[in-house]
Amino acid sequence: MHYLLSSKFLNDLLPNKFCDPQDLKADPKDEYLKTLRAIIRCFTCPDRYFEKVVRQAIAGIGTDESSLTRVITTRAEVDLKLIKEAYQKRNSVPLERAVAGDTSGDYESMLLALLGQK
Ligand SMILES: [Ca+2]
Repeated sequence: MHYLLSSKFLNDLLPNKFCDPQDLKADPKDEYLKTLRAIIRCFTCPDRYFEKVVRQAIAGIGTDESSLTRVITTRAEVDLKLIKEAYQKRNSVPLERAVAGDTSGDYESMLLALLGQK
């Protein structure tokens, strides 16, 4: 069902010239194609898409709190378990540990609670 919805969505969305997925790689810097690729990833492999959003939110100095909060709160009762599995697989670190290492205080407690671990 998810697949059917996705296909219908994509058929309605994509102009004919993008029928061949290879065309989507034509210009890696094209913002429109970049957005389309993100939408396609989001619909075809949501766990991998959100794993990437979380990974990029945690990576580097500081934390992209708005992205991290958005993914963990909106996916908590949807597919957070799959996102956690994808994160562990990709980064060889449990997502809870990465979040605990990158955040602090009440914010950390809230995220860890949503991740299913106090
Ligand atoms: Ca960081």
